[in-house]
Amino acid sequence: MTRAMEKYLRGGLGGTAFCPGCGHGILLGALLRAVDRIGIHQDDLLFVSGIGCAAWIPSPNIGADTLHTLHGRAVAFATGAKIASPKMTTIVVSGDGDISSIGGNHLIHAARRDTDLTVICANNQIYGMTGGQTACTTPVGARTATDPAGNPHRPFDLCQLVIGAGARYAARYPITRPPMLVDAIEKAIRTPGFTFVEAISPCPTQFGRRNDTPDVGDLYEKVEALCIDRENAESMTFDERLKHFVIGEFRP
Ligand SMILES: Cc1ncc(C[n+]2csc(CCOP(=O)(O)OP(=O)(O)O)c2C)c(N)n1
Ligand SMILES: [Mg+2]
Repeated sequence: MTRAMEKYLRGGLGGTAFCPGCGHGILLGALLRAVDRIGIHQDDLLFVSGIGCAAWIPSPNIGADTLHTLHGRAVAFATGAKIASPKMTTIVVSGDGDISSIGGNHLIHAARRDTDLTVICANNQIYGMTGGQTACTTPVGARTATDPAGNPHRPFDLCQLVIGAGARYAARYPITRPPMLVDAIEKAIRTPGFTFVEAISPCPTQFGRRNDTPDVGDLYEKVEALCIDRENAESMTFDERLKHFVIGEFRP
């Protein structure tokens, strides 16, 4: 077994916070590979997260500076840190609930201000850590702890949201396609100003279990089947696009 990224990990943690089949660990691997390619020294890296399963992706795993902050406030803390230490490459990694539900206003205003941050959103379409409540990213009809008969509301298209707010670069890929995710994270970090990567990171425990896909393999296959390239989605209606994961890169 090769453990090429081990040098980036804080040793001695004795386990993982993630459930079997959680996509968040694959996202951690993709993030470290992107950082490794760019060659940023660990002393020059700051990772900021909020609260939730996804907030455990950088902290405590990565052996660089990590700020594990309040729910919904990762982008606000990262903004302050960037102003205080502009030379630090500052990367927010957190969940869909954290970044776009409770933290949605910080997200759009950081994009508008073009704050020099990369925000990586691990989108599992649910509040995973707190028992599977509906998030603003939950698809129409998906069953959750708070919508057992199916969510009646449309989800945000996070990439379009941040592009509309002024982001320099946005991309969406599932964790079932790690090379594309690594490329997108690398591009986002290398692009000055506000950049955003949405990683579709399935949650078997809270989402799959309630939505006919308790098996991890089945859930990952379902995610893959729902992926459609940005170019092919252009001819779809808005409502059709909402039923898919429109993947690719989005620029202003
Ligand atoms: C102010 C505040 N409100 C609510 C909570 C409870 N809470 C903790 S994590 C979380 C949701 C996290 O969801 P997400 O960011 O999508 O991460 P996931 O666990 O799905 O990876 C909530 C509602 C909190 N900790 N603080
Ligand atoms: Mg979530």
